[in-house]
Amino acid sequence: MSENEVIRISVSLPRKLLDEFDETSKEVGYNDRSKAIRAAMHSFITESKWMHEKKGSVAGVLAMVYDHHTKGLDDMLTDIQHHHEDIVRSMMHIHLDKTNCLQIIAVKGDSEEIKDLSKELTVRGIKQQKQIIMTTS
Ligand code: NI
Repeated sequence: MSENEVIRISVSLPRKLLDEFDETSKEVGYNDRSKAIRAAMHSFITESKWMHEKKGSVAGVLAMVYDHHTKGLDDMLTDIQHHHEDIVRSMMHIHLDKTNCLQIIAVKGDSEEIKDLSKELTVRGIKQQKQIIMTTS
């Protein structure tokens, strides 16, 4: 098996997500869905790499967009942050529209614990999550 071997996969997606993906990727210049998915996968990998690479004390931001109608989600997000009160420094909540909320959590502390917090925050109802992590030393 060569490293550059191209394989075909089959994935299940909500139609709305795929339509949005196709529309967005065309807008930024991709006419080929496979190429756009490859680019999206590369950027997902790059963005997620800090989880393996950054060690020790770091600071950063965890941001997420979610549907506040999802039952129990607001309480769950609050509970999760209380469990990590030693690294959660600040939190901002913005009501984006009738449905969506943007929550921004500023963190500082051990990268392993921030990693745990970030994983715990990937619960049902979260539409997007982004992390920006910076080393403090
Ligand atoms: Ni809200």
